[in-house]
Amino acid sequence: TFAETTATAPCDSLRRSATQVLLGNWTGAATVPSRALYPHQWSWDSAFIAVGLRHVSPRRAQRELETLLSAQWGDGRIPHIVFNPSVPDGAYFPGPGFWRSAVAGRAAGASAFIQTSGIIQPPVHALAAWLVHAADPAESRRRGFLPRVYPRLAAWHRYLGGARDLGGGGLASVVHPWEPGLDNSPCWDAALARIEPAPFGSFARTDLHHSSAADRPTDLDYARYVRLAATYRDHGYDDARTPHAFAIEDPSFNALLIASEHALADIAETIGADAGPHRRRAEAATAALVGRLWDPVDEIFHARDLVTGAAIAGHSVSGLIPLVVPGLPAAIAKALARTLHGPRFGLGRVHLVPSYDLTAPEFDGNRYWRGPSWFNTAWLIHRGLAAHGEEEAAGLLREQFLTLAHRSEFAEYLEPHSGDARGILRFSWTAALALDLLQ
Ligand code: 9YW
Repeated sequence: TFAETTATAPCDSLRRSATQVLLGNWTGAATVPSRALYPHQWSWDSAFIAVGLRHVSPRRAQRELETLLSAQWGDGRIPHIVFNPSVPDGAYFPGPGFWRSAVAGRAAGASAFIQTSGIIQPPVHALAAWLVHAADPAESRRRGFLPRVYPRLAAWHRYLGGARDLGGGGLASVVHPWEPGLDNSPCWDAALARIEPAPFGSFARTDLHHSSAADRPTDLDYARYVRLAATYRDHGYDDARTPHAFAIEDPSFNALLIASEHALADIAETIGADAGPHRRRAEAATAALVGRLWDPVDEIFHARDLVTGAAIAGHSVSGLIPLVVPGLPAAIAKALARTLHGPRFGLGRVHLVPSYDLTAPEFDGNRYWRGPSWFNTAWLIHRGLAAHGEEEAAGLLREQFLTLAHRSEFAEYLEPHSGDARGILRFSWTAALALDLLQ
């Protein structure tokens, strides 16, 4: 039952063990999501990790983001993985030998020295940089943190608002299911079904060495992920030249871009740059998000498939994350809170917020982004609820988060009905965001 999990987590021991996870996953310049499953630096993981690390070492949190930004491409993109050169290529699939960034990404401005992937992940970075600065403004000023990261973050947002506005409506598109960070969400099923899978013998997964197959995407999913990534690579990671068979406007990705654009405005103000363009872009993107993706009948944001031009009917946690948008109309925030409490997401009746509609036939409480509850999405929704005055729901989610992070040994994700750990343990962003909520 849920009652047993709502007892207050012992804060000191939680703080100690969360800190140990982060220290154990630190490689000297950045933090791996997990020593076993993900032995490199991941883009949005590092943003969440920095948000927690700032409570342990503001300087190390700055380093985390600086290391990621040092792998930024000339066209502004922040790659979704920065490979650790001391880890053998075979340790993770797809590794540097698959992406071949230095060669395939040369025209797009990929580093000749740092090996990366060529796709991206959600833009939480400016928000993270702002929160890291706020944890210790004196140390941040001493190291010139904001003036150094600001131009890079601004270039990142320009890339997203330019080359990635594939629909021409003022939103950024994702071109691979790994990009929104919600890899195998049922929302992508129909779009993926159109993709010719790569031949099964042409690649070898490494994720199943560390995690149960029932908790992970299927081989068929992977064959399609490989095909899409190889096509992008073979077109030089050029957004204009690639025939994008998968192009989607995802609510969560765009909501995070908007929240980060507001953070960029705050950063600009602090360093004496012009905040006006950032605020205006944030407002225009909020209008585009509401205009293109809000569904007033379902009371959730739905992703849009740019290949068919149609809204994707599924109800995903992604559609609730626009709660983090500071200027979201109050009536929409209220409606999202209703949806969160309703039968599809069951706030308070299940553990955290399921990644997908509990009532849908595609719901699978064990399999990755097809149902399990994740801690980063819970943290974002908590933040949004608190910002929109939904104190009670925010408090409930915080309490669940801390209790479950502790009880699950910082699991990657949870089965929402039982609250049992799934995926791997000692997962960095779970520990980092627990530290943040403890403050
Ligand atoms: C993979 C690292 C990443 C996360 C993604 C998650 C997963 C990589 O792990 O993707 O091998 O499947 O879906 O959101 O950033 O933690």
